[in-house]
Amino acid sequence: MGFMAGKKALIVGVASDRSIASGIAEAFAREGAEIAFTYQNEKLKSRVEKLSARLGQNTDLLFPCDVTSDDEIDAVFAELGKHWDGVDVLIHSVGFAPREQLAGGFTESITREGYAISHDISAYSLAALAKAALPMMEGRDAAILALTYDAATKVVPNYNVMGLAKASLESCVRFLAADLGPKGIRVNQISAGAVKTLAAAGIGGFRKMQNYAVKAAPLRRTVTIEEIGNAAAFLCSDLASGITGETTFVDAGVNIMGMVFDDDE
Ligand code: NAD
Ligand code: 0WE
Repeated sequence: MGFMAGKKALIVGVASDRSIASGIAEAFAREGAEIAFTYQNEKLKSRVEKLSARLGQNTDLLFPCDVTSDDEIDAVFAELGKHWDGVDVLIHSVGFAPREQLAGGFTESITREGYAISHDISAYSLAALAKAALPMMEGRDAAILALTYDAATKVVPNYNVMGLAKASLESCVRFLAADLGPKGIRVNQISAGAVKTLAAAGIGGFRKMQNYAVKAAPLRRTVTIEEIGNAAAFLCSDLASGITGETTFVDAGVNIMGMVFDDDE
């Protein structure tokens, strides 16, 4: 029997088979969890549906949810409540800034609108989802997990306003952990290394970034969505019952390095 047997998990953030959320779903299914999914829009529905079917899940448990809409967020839990009496796990694997925010210098690229959109979708949405999920999650050894990136606390070229949004997300994880701990809900985050997902594929210089990661990482490689999924399964299971408010790096060790030399220099 898997270590997530009997757990009911809602996963927000699947856009393709390469999504980090898909790696998480894969590990959850393997460990015996039941999974419901949301999808951002109709264009993405069939992909999420295929993943749900492939993992042997109930394909009725798919709900539209653009996280900028309070109505859609509320509808997810109203609908889910017709199938489940509670939710044990909530995965937040959502991030977005308008593309032009992620290129060029920080001062040059940032706009009030870019700031508002990136923070709304990438950070506020965690608080909004936690708030809406609370009635179904309280009092049952539940767990919330968000996905962050090390540019929340260090400068990464071109990540720009998304770095500020991730800093807000990381703080949100701690405030939620303190607030929801007494209600039996743990809140953690995984800080993932660079992975080639849809959200990363369109980024200029992404290959350079992965090459850097290979050079800088103590493990001399990038990480996979399977590795992130396994860490997520642990953090959302009762094996991690003493862990909350914590950031777990799944990045092959890149974040520990303060300086990196070329091996052949
Ligand atoms: P992805 O493109 O597969 O996933 C991003 C998801 O965000 C998509 O499913 C998309 O539908 C969703 N999304 C965007 N705007 C939305 C909205 N308004 N409403 C609802 N959903 C919306 O890319 P990914 O790399 O799997 O990203 C998942 C998470 O992991 C993000 O938080 C990202 O910042 C984080 N992350 C990614 C990397 C990386 O290198 N890929 C590294 C560290 C952290
Ligand atoms: O969080 C992310 C991806 C964030 C992201 C990506 C996109 C691309 C398409 C947010 N919004 C958008 N908007 C789009 O229109 N990562 C950690 C991956 C990533 O993105 C970067 C990186 C890394 C790493 C952007 C610039 C520099 C490095």
